[in-house]
Amino acid sequence: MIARIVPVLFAFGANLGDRGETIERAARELAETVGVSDFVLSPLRETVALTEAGPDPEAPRYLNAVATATTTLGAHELLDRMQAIETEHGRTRDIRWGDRTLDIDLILYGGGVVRDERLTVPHPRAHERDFVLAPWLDLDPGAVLMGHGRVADLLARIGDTTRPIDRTGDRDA
Ligand code: PH2
Ligand code: MG
Ligand code: MG
Repeated sequence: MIARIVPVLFAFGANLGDRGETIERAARELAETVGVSDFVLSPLRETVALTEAGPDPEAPRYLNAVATATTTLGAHELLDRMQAIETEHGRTRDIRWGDRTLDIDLILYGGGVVRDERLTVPHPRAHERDFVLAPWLDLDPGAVLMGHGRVADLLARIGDTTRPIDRTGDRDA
């Protein structure tokens, strides 16, 4: 049997601990997963925490990134792996949209639609989040979000409050 090869988009976020190191290590672990190929991580961007009450400039800032890849895994198999990596990096699940050491979200799974108690794909809020759209545009200036159109247009509409980070500068600081 020939396995289906599905293009996917992941989003990474962290606002506690050594954020950049965590995202880079988690990305490497996901990239090395059997059944995941062609993994490309975007540049990291620093972003204001979005809470249930709106953007909170007082909360620890996030680093965010996205990654494109292809996979022969099913969406739920990928989710199992993503959650295992989150747990390994100290992720706890208590407050919704609370501070976290690592969040990995599956934004797109090919053209697939998944809606169950564990997973909603395409991600229902990706089109309104600059911290997903801006790093995606860094990777792919022609990106299109299924159901919503060109990422460049979406980002222009909502405005980009993210800030590229100088990774070398970050390490030296
Ligand atoms: N993730 C959230 C809630 N708020 N804010 C920023 N800036 N970046 C995130 O990744 C993020 C967030 C829930 O997953
Ligand atoms: Mg999330
Ligand atoms: Mg999540």
